[in-house]
Amino acid sequence: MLKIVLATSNPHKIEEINAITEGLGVEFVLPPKDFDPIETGQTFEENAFIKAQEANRLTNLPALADDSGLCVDALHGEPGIHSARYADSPQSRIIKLLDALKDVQLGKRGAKFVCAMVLLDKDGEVIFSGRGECFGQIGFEPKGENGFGYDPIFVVNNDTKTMAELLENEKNKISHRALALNKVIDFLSVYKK
Ligand code: ITT
Repeated sequence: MLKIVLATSNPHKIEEINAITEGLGVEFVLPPKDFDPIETGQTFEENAFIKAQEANRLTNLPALADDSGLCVDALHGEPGIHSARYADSPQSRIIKLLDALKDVQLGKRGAKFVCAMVLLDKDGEVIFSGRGECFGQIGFEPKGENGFGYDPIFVVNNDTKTMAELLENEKNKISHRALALNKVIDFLSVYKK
């Protein structure tokens, strides 16, 4: 079975990636405790590469990294690559974002979740890079308990529910992470042969 180190410390990402890739014949392992990449990139793809490179350096295994975030139209794409550090806690990040949009009316609250994935082989060479995007609107108040991060304020396009009101398997069909990971899965189905 192909063994790949998942270059992330975010347990929610690990859970979602494991659920989406169930039955694929890939064993994902976690990076060692000293995995602490410095995300100095200017794009999601650059940061995913930095994380994958660090996990590969520490394990000599093929490495898959996810760098993701929420890009809000009315904020010119912010928080974007700064999504994890926009404020100190998940709740304060949501409050800060809702406050930043308090004068922005319905119809002008468009946003997208972005997920860039980079896969390195065991020698540290990039063998896949791609992204998934999921479009929606920022709601006026948090709703729902599922998911993580900005899910409670992200109303999915063509739906009335927030991402946090979707069931786990529903989010995992339409999310930015699922869309990016499906591209990785397509790549691996050819690569493993
Ligand atoms: P790693 O770097 O260890 O992977 P991280 O959480 O710091 O973990 P990122 O740098 O990619 O990861 O930041 C992503 C942030 O974007 C994440 O912390 C959330 O705030 C937000 N985010 C990403 N995907 C999300 C999702 O599916 N639902 C809600 N928020 C999400």
